[in-house]
Amino acid sequence: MIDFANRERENSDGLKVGGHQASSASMVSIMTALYFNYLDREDRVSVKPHAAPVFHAIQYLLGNLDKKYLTELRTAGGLQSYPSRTKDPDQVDFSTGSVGLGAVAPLFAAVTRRYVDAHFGKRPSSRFIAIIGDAELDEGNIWEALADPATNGLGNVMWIVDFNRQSLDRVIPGVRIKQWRSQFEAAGWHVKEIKYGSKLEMVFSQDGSTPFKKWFDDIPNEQYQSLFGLAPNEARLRFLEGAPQGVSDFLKQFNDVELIEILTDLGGHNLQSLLEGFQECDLVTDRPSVVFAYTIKGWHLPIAGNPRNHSAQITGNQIDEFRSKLGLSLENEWERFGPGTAEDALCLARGTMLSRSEHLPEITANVPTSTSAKIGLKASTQEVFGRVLTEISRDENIRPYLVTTAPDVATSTNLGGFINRLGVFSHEQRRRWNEDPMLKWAEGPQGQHIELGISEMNLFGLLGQLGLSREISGQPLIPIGTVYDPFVLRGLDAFIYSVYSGAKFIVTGTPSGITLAPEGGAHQSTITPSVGIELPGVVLIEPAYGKSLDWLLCDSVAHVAGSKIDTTPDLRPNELAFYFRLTTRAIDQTPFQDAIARIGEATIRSQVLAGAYRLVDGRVGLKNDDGKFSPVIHLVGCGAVMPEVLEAASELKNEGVIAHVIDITSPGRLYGSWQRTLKQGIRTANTPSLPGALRAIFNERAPIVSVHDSSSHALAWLGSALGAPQVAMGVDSFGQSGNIPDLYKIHDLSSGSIVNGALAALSLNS
Ligand SMILES: Cc1ncc(C[n+]2csc(CCOP(=O)(O)OP(=O)(O)O)c2C)c(N)n1
Ligand SMILES: [Mg+2]
Repeated sequence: MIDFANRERENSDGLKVGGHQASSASMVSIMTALYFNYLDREDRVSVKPHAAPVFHAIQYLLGNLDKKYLTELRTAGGLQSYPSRTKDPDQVDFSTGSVGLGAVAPLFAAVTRRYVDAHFGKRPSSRFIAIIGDAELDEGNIWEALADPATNGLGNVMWIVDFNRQSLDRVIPGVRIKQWRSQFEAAGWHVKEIKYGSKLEMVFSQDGSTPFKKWFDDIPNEQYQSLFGLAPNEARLRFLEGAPQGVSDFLKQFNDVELIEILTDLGGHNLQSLLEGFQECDLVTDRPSVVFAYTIKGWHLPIAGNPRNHSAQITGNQIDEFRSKLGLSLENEWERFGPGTAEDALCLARGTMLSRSEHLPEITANVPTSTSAKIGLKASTQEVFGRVLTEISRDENIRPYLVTTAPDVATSTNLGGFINRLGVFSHEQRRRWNEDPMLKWAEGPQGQHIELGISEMNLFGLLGQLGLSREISGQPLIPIGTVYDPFVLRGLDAFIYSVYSGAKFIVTGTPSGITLAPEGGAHQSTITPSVGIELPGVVLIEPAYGKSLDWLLCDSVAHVAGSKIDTTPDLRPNELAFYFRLTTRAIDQTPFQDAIARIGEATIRSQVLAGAYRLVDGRVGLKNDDGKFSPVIHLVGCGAVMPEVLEAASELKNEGVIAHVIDITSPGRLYGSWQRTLKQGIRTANTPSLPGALRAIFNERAPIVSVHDSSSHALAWLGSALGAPQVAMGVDSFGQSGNIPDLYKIHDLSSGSIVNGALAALSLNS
């Protein structure tokens, strides 16, 4: 497949296609053992990124992939370079590609399954398996996942490390097996090494083999790897360099060809040794297992063990030789095994055994469009978030599906009310030692909050798998995570990974921005809105007022639940994750009440959901307004800064300026709808129309000032969308400790600065 894609398929751009022959060859034995013997239907497997061709080849043999794809590796619409849940035509359980992330996905899927079994009854058991490259163990996210108590004790998890002791650019110096072993064991894992193939085992069982075995274990990795490129007689000499006494004499009984076969007979290419190793792990039911399967990168290829083999491909002559060695010809190289052969029978039997039903259950309950959560005259969005969530959880039809999680910040992000009602999940009942009346932190199998240690990577890793529970464990959930907003970036790779994998969830980043004043610059997020706006599948939501948050949260819960009610799917395609960016600043709610009275609840609600509404109509109540000569400005605010925006509007009004105040409730949804209409225009070569959400709110042409407690960039596109001059105001330097008035002054977010911004925007317009 790789050779065809690179040497035979027409290449229209001259780029090397690639495909990793050596990494794939390293895995063929492990994956043969798994798919043609070991796996059951319910097992879920994550496949090392660079073994994607092996995975697809196996799916073809099992009858799950059409033959046409074999020649479409790395084409648009063909087989993806790395396994992709959402883009590959066959059934990929876990996407992989960014090393380390695919490795931990089955671990978090197993955490999810343990939760699902405890709440919805035990389902047919699954083993959660990750086949990973050894260099993936260099990624910190692996060790964060292992260290968290939430991942402890999962006997249905097995990782198989393709232990070829090579990474991308190098032969890994030394062999770090001792270090890896103790790190896994310290985290409570069972460790199994599959090092020797049957030939080696046989030799080791002979009398006098001890010095040889000791040297085989001690030889430096770089020296061992260099054997593969040598002729048999050279290989003997190279192996003996530095060997202790007795090794050379012992090996004289083997001729050079026999010896190289013995020396390169590693357990990771021996089906029997692999299966025995996997079965041993099955017997360990109280903790996860990791198998170190010793393999050869480029196994059976002329590039085996070569330090530069990661992206190397074998030549045309070499592939011809390889083809005939395997008994294939150009005519039959794409064929399945002949009908009636033992191999064909095995493929058929395994294909049937592993085939899965397509039925995925739905949540049938209707999610309310609004709750009766109490919102004070002054309220912060973070506080209202906690209240609304608690109210939603009172609905007995929705409650079972809700699951919250946080990296050690549950109470400080206002999940306390939810936890008090529904408890903390632990697979075993735990006794409560601390009778804190404010927080009833009861832990047991019925709890619906999963508390993690401080690892935002783990938060998004878990959210991603909770959000795929329907697909992977047959049980839809409504996952909601909370995190301090600046630290969304600590989990960003796992956030991206989760949405790339198609997971649905809600995440709340709070508190955010410099509004978190005294906490200082290291806690003040500035670029997170851009992340939320730009990530495909993610909708950034940043409401200013409590009631608007209530509507938006209900709507997001409905969307994650897959509920059909009032989610206007055609306006919001591809929405997977809802990212609420909130604040602890309590602000006066009266302006929103006034806006409801002016606009009407149904209209304002639909505008809030679409991303923006007019909080203040600058023409209403303007003294001596004949409309014609007064300058008009749009003051656009988002989130916590709304009081300053309103203040600026009234100052401008006193100066005779018609200042409309627009509250952007979802920069993400608004930007998404603008881009969709633009793209529609580009694709049809028509004048792009302005999306309804923008057209309805900005119904007169006027310059814009945008104000956001975030990088000014996040809303700086508005002027371009509306064809009007814009002054984008926001936080473009690191924050610091202080109080809100001081920090808003320092960062030009005070009402006075906004007035000046408005004057600048008006002058741009003239
Ligand atoms: C996060 C991340 N960083 C870098 C890469 C580029 N990369 C691809 S493969 C690889 C090394 C893989 O080595 P290993 O996991 O041992 O797999 P092998 O090819 O040896 O089987 C690297 C660094 C990547 N895919 N993901
Ligand atoms: Mg490797």
